[in-house]
Amino acid sequence: MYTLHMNPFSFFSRRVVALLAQCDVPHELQVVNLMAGEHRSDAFLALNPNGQVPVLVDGDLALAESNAILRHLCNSNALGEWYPAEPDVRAKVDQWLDWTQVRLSAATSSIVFNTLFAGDRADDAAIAKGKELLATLTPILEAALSRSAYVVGQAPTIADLAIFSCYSQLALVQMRPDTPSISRWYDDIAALKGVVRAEGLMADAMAA
Ligand SMILES: N[C@@H](CCC(=O)N[C@@H](CS)C(=O)NCC(=O)O)C(=O)O
Repeated sequence: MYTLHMNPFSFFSRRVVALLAQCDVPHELQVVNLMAGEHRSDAFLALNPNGQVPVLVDGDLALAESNAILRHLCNSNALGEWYPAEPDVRAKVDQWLDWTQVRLSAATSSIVFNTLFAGDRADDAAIAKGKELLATLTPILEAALSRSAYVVGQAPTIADLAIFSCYSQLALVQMRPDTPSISRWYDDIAALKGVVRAEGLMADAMAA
């Protein structure tokens, strides 16, 4: 059985929880308390020397990097509908996963970490830069989603889960773009049972 080391406030973690729960892949969650520095313990660094969640553990395999985990779960559990095998379609899913990681996740981290979690260490310049980057990304996603129901075609893929996780994180600081196609798509993805589970974990952690 998989163990996912994660934190409910981590949008990189939630995208993985969403896929596991959506596809009924047996797993257990191990919450890593980032505020208490558990991700810097020797035991955790042995799993991921980068000291970050999520990490998926399966026997001898300890796999970090959320999008690599998403791909691995699809490849190992025959979840072809979430990561289609047809080369041109898969390439577009990969393109959006990389877009998410390099552009949208970076903007999201800068904005949300510095607004909500950094406390005294908050970097206003990073927030401004993140907002500037986000403003360039929104029209790109809006245009894509005005052409098809999901970022790649007419069914959701792991790229949608990755992108959604960023937008739900941005919602924490009222920065989720609400252009028409993005809003329609956001509501659609938010209703997936795996996403309901992943987002519910954050809501529960917030209420605790
Ligand atoms: N590229 C990594 C990013 C993971 C990441 O930034 N995780 C954050 C939580 S959202 C973390 O563990 N931060 C703790 C730290 O960097 O000290 C991924 O996609 O998994």
